[in-house]
Amino acid sequence: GDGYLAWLQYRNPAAGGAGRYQEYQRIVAAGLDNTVLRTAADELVQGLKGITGLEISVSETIAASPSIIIGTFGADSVVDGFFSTEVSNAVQAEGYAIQTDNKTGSIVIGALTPAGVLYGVFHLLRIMGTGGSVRQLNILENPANQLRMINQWDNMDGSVERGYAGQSVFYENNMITGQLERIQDYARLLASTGINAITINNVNVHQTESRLLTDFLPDVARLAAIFRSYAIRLFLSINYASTMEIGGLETADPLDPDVREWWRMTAAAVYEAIPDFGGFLVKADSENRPGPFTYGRDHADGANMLAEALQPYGGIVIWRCFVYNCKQDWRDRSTDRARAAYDHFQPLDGRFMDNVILQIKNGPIDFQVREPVSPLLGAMPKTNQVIEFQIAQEYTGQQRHVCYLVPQWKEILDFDTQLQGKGTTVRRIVDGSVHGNPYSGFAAVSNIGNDSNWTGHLLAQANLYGYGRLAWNPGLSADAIAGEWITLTFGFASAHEPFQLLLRILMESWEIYESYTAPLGVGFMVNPDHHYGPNVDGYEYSMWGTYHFADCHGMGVDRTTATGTGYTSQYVQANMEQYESLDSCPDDLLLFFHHVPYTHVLHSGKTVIQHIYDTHFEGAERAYGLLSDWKLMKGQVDDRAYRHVEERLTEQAGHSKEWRDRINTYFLRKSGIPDQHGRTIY
Ligand code: BDP
Repeated sequence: GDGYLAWLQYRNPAAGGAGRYQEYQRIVAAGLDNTVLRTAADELVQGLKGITGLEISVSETIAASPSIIIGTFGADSVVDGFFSTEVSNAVQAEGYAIQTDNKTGSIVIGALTPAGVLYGVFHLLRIMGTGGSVRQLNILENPANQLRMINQWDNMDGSVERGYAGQSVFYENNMITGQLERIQDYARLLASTGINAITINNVNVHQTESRLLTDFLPDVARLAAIFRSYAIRLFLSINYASTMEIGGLETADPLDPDVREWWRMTAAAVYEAIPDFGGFLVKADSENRPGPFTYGRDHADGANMLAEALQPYGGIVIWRCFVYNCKQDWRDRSTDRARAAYDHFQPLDGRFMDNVILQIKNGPIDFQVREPVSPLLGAMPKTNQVIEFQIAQEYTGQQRHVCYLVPQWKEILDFDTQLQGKGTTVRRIVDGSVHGNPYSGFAAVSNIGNDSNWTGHLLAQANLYGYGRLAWNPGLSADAIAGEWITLTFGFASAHEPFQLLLRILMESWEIYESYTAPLGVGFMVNPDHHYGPNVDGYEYSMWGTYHFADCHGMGVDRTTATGTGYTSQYVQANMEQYESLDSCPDDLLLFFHHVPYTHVLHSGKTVIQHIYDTHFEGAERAYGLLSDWKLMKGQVDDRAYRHVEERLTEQAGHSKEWRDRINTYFLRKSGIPDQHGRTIY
């Protein structure tokens, strides 16, 4: 009832599948001294027990059929016997095959690695949890993306930067928590969606967190062991200036021999404690964090210094590209913040070591409800890259508003960079198939905390679930993922009314949120610091580089190459031309790329000002619609869950009205142009 089990409810009977899995009471598994295989077997027992309501047995050999048989190729002769070499050859490192043996009815899950077996088990449980047939399974899956990572923004004092679901589950009182059960439960949630890596501390690393690398290593090792049993590799965010913060040196110059030696020693100690440690995540020279610029060095120097220390152990450095000048002079448009990541990093292509990955935010600014795709994605063919999303809803309602983000991520992944002609989508860049670099994939900022339902807003669980599923297979559709989540979480089969209702709520939520907040891609009309709620000029006269330039004539940022900041020239010609021209720039990004009069007519046929009024009136109305839709769920879901979501949607509806009124009033007063429909603007 409190949402703690999230999508791992394992109901009896499973949605739409009453009774149909009862014959599966026996599991056959060998090699259980391997911790991940052990986990896989345990998860299968737990899942089947829930779904069938029966006791489940585990044995090493087949006693009776049908059974569920799990194991790795080459090590498990029972498993080997079932699959053709064609199938077993097609399964890659973390992939798996699942087949139903039509003679015995047994289900066999085979993989190259224990991790693959675990993912196969979760797949089978997902089929059962959504009421699917298991009579004729013939499944072969490999993850599209090799790195499928979660970034925690947790601090050791227990706070979570941009956290909207309570305190950290990892830390309290400047120590690593002793409550490891919750962390294990988190690991299983993540593994069940296919996540294979996690960074357990905030990218803004302060002195206490610097010591995770040293003094706290034994505790970190305990967390690593938990994640290891779910095939998740543990990473740490590090402070670039650790040599000074905790190392007793006077410099963090990446070319200084003592600095290099300190990192080598530190890495050696880390690997001694955690042999499969993933590596470092680094935010350097960004938002007042230290970095190589202080020493006149560039980011390749900084990243390579760390990469060299990790290389002997197979570790990697994930270096963030969220680097920009946060103290800009707003009159100097050549410092356009949108340009910063590309300007800093693109010229360094070819200079990074093979075990460095650049982590690039999906858009050029900062996780706004609408931004163009970062032009840096794919623009460094010789460099490993991962895309960074934000599951935490910092700018999308802070888990007080419902905003299902998978449709946004899908749009980003489907964007055609045209870097190698048509069809060079972000999805193909990120999965490594375009440039063929050794590393690639997804990273994202987590949205969980110690709230009993993990994510604050129950419906925000769909974003965590969806992120993992999409990282595994970006070809899944947003509504298919939402549908899985709904059925697994609430038990509704897809034909049922409540399923359809919830699906609609989720699928419309991003569009609704966008419509009552910042219009036409302009972004950042939020209260400074905490970023919740409307404040049109909140950042307009500060130094952060996020402006809308609204005056009495018009608004928007001229980022064209002809007359503006030149940002458009970071895209390939075809995309550049599309954005550069008012005739072809898509409406939803118009104000990101152009400064136009309020009377400018959009492709939709409306003027900019009328568009603002209309979307804000409609958006608020639709936010009320979400609430009335949810009210139809009364009695259909657990009462506590019902009231919790009702309370959040009530807040959202009220808050959407505040957004509407603030934005509409501001632009009415700036422009002096009344609403065509004569509606009241406060
Ligand atoms: C911004 C957040 C800030 C983060 C920063 C980052 O407001 O808290 O530290 O991103 O990604 O969105 O480093």
